[in-house]
Amino acid sequence: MARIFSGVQPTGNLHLGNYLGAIKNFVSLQSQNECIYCVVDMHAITVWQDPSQIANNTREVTAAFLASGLDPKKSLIFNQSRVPQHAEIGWIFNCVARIGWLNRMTQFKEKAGKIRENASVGLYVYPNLMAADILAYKATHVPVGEDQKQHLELTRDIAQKFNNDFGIEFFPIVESLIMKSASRIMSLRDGRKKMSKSDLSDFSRLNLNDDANAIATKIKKARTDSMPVPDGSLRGGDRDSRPEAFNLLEIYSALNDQAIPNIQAAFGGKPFSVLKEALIEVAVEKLGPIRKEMQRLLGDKAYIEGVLSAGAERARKIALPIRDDLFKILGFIQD
Ligand code: AQP
Repeated sequence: MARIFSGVQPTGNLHLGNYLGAIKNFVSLQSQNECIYCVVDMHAITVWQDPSQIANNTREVTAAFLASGLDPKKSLIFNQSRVPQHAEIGWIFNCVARIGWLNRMTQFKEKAGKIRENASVGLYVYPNLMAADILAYKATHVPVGEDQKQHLELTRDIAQKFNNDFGIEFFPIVESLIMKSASRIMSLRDGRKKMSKSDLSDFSRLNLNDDANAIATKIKKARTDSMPVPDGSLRGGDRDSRPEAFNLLEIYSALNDQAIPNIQAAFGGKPFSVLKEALIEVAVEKLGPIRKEMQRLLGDKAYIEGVLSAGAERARKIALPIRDDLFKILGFIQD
């Protein structure tokens, strides 16, 4: 049985990309594997977070997990800051990873942008903490969107270097589980940018708490080009030349669990308004019940917090002996 780890940041605006690229896959993995799903609050503070919001956002991600079908009896669900082994092992990995490795991380370059000198050190070493999240449990597989692939490579490099440096096969070399479909949902305003929580335009994404009206308005306003829906022929263009068109096809495909060629057979050559109407219908049908259940759960703070607390207790039981073994390997004197 594989041990799976993944995390989502409580940074607000949970969106369709987070759902299709991550949470939906988490659910499908839980029946066959040992799954650990973490609300990574310590990652969130690598950029400024309002303390009054972080607790709400943590409960919101947890509610999204549960409303999407994660079962807290099967999967471990907790928030990262409650399990100190993440931070402890993260520090060890700051001492294993090389500066040159971190300098290659494209997400840091994108997020730090022009204010690089002013970015937090935490944002720079974010991938080391992510490696600690995974290896604190000796997880073997990590389902992530395409955007996290490079960070996962770094986790493998850290595990390998640690094992080599100490001459011991201690950490597993994790495998990424990049699900073929929906691994990269793009912005509804710009098909070359990924759908993201931090995009200033709310019209760029479908939020999991959008109601049917908001979903319909955003899909109607979604950018397309002047050509009809691609029909699979050469004249229909390809993903690179028509990113917005293919993004809508991919969203429809992922929400409806239907292969893209079948959708092209049904909608190819028709005006985009026809595909958009069908997409609104399926998006409201699939996201509506999740939103409703999230709202119900968010009304029961004690339940959500109970899930996180019980999950953290189970998580500590796994991570603590691994941390103890790690400290022994390092030669640290312990109680
Ligand atoms: N557009 C996306 N398509 C597919 N998967 C996505 N994920 C995020 N955006 C897309 C996946 O969602 C999981 C949780 O992401 P996260 O919240 O921990 O961090 P993120 O990747 O930084 O999310 P955002 O929305 O892009 O936030 P900002 O705007 O703050 O950068 C991950 O598995 C991720 O792959």
